[in-house]
Amino acid sequence: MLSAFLLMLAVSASPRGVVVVYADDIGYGDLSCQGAKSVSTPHCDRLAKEGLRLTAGYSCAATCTPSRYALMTGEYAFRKKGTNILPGDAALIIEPGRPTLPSVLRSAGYATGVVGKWHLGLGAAGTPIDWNKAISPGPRDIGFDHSFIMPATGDRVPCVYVENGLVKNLDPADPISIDYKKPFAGLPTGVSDRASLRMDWSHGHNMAVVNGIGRIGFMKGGTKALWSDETMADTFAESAVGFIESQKDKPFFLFLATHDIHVPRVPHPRFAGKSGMGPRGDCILEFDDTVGKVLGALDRLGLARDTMVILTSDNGPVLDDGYKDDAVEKLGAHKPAGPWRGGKSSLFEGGTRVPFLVRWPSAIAAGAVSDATFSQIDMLASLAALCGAKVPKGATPDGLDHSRALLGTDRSGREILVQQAGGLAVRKGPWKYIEPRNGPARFPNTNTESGNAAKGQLFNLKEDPGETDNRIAREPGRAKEMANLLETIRATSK
Ligand code: NG6
Ligand code: CA
Repeated sequence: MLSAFLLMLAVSASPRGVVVVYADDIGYGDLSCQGAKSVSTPHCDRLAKEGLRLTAGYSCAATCTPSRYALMTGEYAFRKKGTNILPGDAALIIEPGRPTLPSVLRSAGYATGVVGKWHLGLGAAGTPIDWNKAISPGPRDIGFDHSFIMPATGDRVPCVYVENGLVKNLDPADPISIDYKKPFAGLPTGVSDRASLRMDWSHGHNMAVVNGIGRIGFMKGGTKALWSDETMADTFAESAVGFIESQKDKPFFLFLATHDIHVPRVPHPRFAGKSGMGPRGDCILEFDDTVGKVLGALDRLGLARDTMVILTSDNGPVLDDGYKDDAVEKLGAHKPAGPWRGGKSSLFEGGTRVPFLVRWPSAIAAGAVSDATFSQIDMLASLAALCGAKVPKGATPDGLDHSRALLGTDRSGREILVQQAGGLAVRKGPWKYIEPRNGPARFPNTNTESGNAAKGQLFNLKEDPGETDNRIAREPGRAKEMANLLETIRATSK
């Protein structure tokens, strides 16, 4: 009797729906609820106003693929070879059958869907992907019931959508070929046809020309299947809303990984020129519009109160990421990383400290701000706990249940976390240690401070959030302790 009652309590305490909006390259300071003054994001701000804003939310890595790998598996990406930024023809890097965030939630009765950027590879290792046939394994083999994805990134071929394993709108008479090494004879490239491009490249992005934009990798065929860059955000939003509508009578988990605001930044005409900050700012407006469409659907379907919506990003911000799109020239006073140093690809805070908003009106107090430390490594275990899902033994080797930090009832959160950007950094309480790493202090192409230094660096983030005062020489004992801690984590899990 009592256990049935407790079970009922546990069941009623689970969210009816879970939506994770996973932005691409949106920095800590890129939303108005995060302090941005030059750009306004009312829908994101609404999430903050009606929910919880975490000031110490982290992605697991400072670039896309390792962040997503860690988020899905609860395993730090540094533990697994081949989890760095993937080309568009890479094989799936998550072993089918392995417990993942979606598969664990699915085991608790949640219908699971992924919409948007994938970038975790497709197909089996050693077998080149045939884009003209059913592509497998993919999202549906690692726990998603439904998938509507862009295989890699907007700047990588193939520039097509893949819906449940099939390239959408593919004409069999015009098959797709992909090559990441050599161009297809007779087809233009970003080098041969540079003058004709509608957005010039600044570094890389000079291989295939698709929709007048240079990309990474070469592509032939599939003309009818090519996405339109201008309508990509709308297409993903529509698909996300469609998934929510189709699941309105049962529990669901939606992972909506937007393309905004990754390069190439090609906003829909209704946003072009609207931010005054060039395409990067316009794409922030477009991202906010996507958030608005999802929130609108939840309102319309009466699901807002019982659905947990999490908004966060895969890594920190970057300005010039390979196209001449005025991101630097029109930045003005805007601070994409907010108060943090560095950005995308950086071991400084700007690389992984990202916006983190959580709204669940029936369980979370509105308008709360918490400094609890929360890393995306803990999403699997934390969402499993909230959704009443059992985590199989051995799953989420690095993740812990920090669901109370997500609810705002634990104001401390994770004590120790690892940040990855090529090398590793470790945080414990206010202390942060960046391991020694060769390489430029500033990435020459993006002009982002990397955090690389020949010797280890030690910062106290409480007293020195901007990571300007390296205490390594002054505090050798603590530095050694932190270096040892990192080595221990590297050698073990949890
Ligand atoms: C880099 C690309 C950059 C971006 C990044 C991946 C060049 C010169 N730069 O290699 O444009 O695509 O990879 O970004 O090619 S991420 O957000 O998906 O990790
Ligand atoms: Ca990214």
